[in-house]
Amino acid sequence: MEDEKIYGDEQIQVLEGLEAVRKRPGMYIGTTSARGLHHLVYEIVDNSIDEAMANYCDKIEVILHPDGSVSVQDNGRGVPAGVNAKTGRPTLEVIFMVLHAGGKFGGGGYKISGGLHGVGASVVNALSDWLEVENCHEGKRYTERFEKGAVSRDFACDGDCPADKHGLYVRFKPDATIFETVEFDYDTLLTRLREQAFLNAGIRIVLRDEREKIEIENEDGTTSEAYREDDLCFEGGIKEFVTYVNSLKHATMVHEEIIYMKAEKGDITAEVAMQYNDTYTESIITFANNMSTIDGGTHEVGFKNALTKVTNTYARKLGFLKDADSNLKSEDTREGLTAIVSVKLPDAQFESQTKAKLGNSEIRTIVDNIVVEKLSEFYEENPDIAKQIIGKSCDAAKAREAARKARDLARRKDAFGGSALPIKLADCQDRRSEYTELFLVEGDSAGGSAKDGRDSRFQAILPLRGKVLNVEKSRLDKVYSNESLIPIIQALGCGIGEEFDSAKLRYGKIIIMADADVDGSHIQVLLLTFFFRHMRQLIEDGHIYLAKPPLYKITKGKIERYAFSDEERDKIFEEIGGGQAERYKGLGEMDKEQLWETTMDPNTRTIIKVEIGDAMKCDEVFSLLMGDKVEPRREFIEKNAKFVENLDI
Ligand code: 28F
Repeated sequence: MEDEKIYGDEQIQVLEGLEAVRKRPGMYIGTTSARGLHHLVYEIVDNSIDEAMANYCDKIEVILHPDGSVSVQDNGRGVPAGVNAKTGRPTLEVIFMVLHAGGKFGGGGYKISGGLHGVGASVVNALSDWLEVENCHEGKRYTERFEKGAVSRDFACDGDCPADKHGLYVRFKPDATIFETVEFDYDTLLTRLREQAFLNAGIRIVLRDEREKIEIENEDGTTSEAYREDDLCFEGGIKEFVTYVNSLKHATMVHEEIIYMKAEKGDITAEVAMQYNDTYTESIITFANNMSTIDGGTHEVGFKNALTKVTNTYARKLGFLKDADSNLKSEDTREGLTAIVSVKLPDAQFESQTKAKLGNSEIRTIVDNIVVEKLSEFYEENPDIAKQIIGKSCDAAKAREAARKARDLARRKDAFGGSALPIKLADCQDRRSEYTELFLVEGDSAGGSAKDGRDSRFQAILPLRGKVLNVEKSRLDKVYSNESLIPIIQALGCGIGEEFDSAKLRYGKIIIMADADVDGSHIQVLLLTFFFRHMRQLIEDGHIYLAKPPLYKITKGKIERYAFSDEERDKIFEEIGGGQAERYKGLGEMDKEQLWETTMDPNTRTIIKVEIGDAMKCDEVFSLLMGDKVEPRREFIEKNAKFVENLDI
């Protein structure tokens, strides 16, 4: 028999709070998908990181256990043993049972605190099958256990803890009735923990997968079995972060030394690390209190302003720009730049819908001042590097000018922005983009079938001509004058680059329809690279889709079925008792009815929405797939042979 608990009024309120979390988990962690599941771990780890930022903890260990639970241990001070005045309950219990308790919301002792949603440990507790804590504080060991948010073993002091041991240990098993999946993905956790280790120089974060052993190669060439483990500790902090990001690009660096600057003002610190590589893309990744600020904010604005000012000053000083020349634009100074901007401040204000934009205005000046001061100093001391970098920014400005000319030329020919539509476009009747679809179809013959088979009220067809330009290897001027891309830009109607305006988009769904073979995958990747680099908003707003044409037509007597994978083919064979499978070599082989039924009819087709899972990961994948270096590309494709089939970029 389980103990019947007698709860007071305060406790009933607390339980009602946690019950609300269980009823509407999305409100507290955003989603109950795999992403939400992983957020649980980050919430707990963030508490350890807060303790580390307060300088009381330098090691955090995260372990995935065979029973599906995960544990997080830090070597901080542990939670004070007292009783919370308001509730009369132990502080430890309050942290795990009261919504918004802990360091983040006023009550706590931390000046600076991160946290993903800042919802805290109580939300993790509410969404766990069970959760156990072991707290070593000032030589004593305290424990408590919860089930689905309610106490299942009372808070107790179990005596002394081992000598020198201090800190909090939390182990929990996510509730499978709440999450779509309860299987942790090692690499997802690794990415985030690595980021935290970069952002907090010197902290050691260990991640270990004790769910199963893997074969590892020893130094002497023999193999043995061990748990997968990563031991993350970066004394160089965000400098090493820049090296890491650049290593993913497989590019050549413009200069070897990473430019680093740090400002401390009262409780605020601002840090920047930067290095230029020889690609045309920028990667400026910004953080506030260890949280990624994907929508930027005042720290990013301060950085960009300062960078533009200093680059222009030195472009004139070094004679790259003459008196009559106009200034470089901010975007010119960012070509090929990898930079990490990390600020830590009490009372961070987050704006924008996703709460991923820093609003504190004092931060802009602090970052601007430190970058002007230190970058100028760096250019004074390293004139050769200054020439390399500023030369690159000036080249970017020239390319931008060429791009403008190409765009003007195209506009004069009424190519984009204007009212002209490409000749090959078979447009639809409806003008309301909420209802319309544009199919980008590989090849003229498939284009013909698609034109004949479509529902012309809302479906438009644009056959692609020629090879799609690899934009990863081209500057803007080439993109704007490319004959495979111009018709796409024209048909979409939303413009490109600085003139992009999603309100002008002519179709709600843009569906890439390519053969299910190597060439088709290549075209898909080229088009996605174009959208990702030049119209990313379209991906972010969920407009870009991939059609999924069938791989096989299966016939048996009068029965006709389509299979989209080998497994499905075998399943259909079982269902109908044998039959013949004919492999489609290309879309062009299907007649208009078949194409409509299998690939275009909204009622029967499958289309895959292209989503940006992790912007950094995407950057990596695109640089890898489309960049210059062949060896890493081959390696990647060999490792991810299924990538082209299952595009989750
Ligand atoms: C595995 C997850 O949550 N670590 C934590 C501390 C340390 C203190 C603390 C936490 C006190 C009054 C709330 C210790 N000594 N790891 C963790 N380490 N919480 S959580 O205090 C909580 C506050 O209200 C701590 C002095 N001050 C703070």
